[in-house]
Amino acid sequence: MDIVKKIFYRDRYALSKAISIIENREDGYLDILKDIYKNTGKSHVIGITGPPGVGKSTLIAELAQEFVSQGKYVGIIAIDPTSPFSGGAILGDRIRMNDLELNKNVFIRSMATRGGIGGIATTTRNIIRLMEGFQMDVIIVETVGTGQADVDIINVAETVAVVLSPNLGDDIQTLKAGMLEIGDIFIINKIDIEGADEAIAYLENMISIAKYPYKEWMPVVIGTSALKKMGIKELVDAIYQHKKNLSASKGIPKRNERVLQYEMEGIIYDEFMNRMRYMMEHDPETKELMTEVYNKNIDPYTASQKILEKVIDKNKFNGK
Ligand SMILES: Nc1nc2c(ncn2[C@@H]2O[C@H](COP(=O)(O)OP(=O)(O)OP(=O)(O)O)[C@@H](O)[C@H]2O)c(=O)[nH]1
Ligand SMILES: [Mg+2]
Repeated sequence: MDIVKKIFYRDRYALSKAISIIENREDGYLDILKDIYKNTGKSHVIGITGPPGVGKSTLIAELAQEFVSQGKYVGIIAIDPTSPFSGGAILGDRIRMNDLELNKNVFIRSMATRGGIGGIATTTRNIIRLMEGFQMDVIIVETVGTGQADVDIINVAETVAVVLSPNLGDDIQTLKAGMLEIGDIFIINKIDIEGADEAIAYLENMISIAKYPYKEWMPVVIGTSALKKMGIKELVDAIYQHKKNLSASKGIPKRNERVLQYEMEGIIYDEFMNRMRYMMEHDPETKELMTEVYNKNIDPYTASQKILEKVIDKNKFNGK
């Protein structure tokens, strides 16, 4: 059986292997991605973002457990993790993560880097595709949201949850940097510590005055304590409700079209950059042209235009 078929039949080993092949851009990686596309599109991709240390990973572990208890398959991708999923420092968390990983319905992958210009790297999108091909019911993507670069989680996920803690003072910059606009669900985690009620009230007020592009859904605020397992069911309900509302109001195709556009822009961008770099480094004609620019015999704008034409024209391009 080929690897794509194995993944479709939920072979965890095949999924791991395919992820490695794709991460390392090994021979045949593109064939896997091309082939798996037909099996994708049924998973609910949920983005969980927020400032460092608010409890995203801990919360995701609890969320995953709740989904699994409902018989669902859950994929988790943690981008740039500084704690637990990579086997972090906190013993309690590590034990919980390991319990989760032992569950055959949960598959966790940590990504070392987010790379790319827009934030969510091509590889992340590829791995989401692989997990979709595994027929995950839910795919949760954790990103550390600290500013503008992270708002493009919305270009990957159907439902975006922004996690904050009752220490809102520290997190307010995050909201200012664009996080307020992208959240479908806002979570105040750590409601077991002081200031939770005030934080929730403050956030609800901010939401009521903010402008949201999707009229079919008004963001909600949920209080949780991942540590004390409070509010998890409410959070899961809110996630389902969001998906339901999006489906009913035709919001799903709208989002999916945007996700696809973003994905394709990334594919084209990567291909373009690869070709351009290859040409700049290996193509004698291009190198000669650059020397001409260096010697001021031609200006960089005219030269770049020539290079651009050559990069695009596959007949002229003899790189790999
Ligand atoms: N009191 C309290 N502490 C929590 C709660 N959830 C998580 N924590 C603690 O907060 C710390 C950070 O938790 P993480 O889950 O690693 O937070 P994170 O947002 O994933 O952190 P980064 O990935 O580094 O951005 C850990 O010490 C957790 O045990 C909670 O509900 N209440
Ligand atoms: Mg984390």
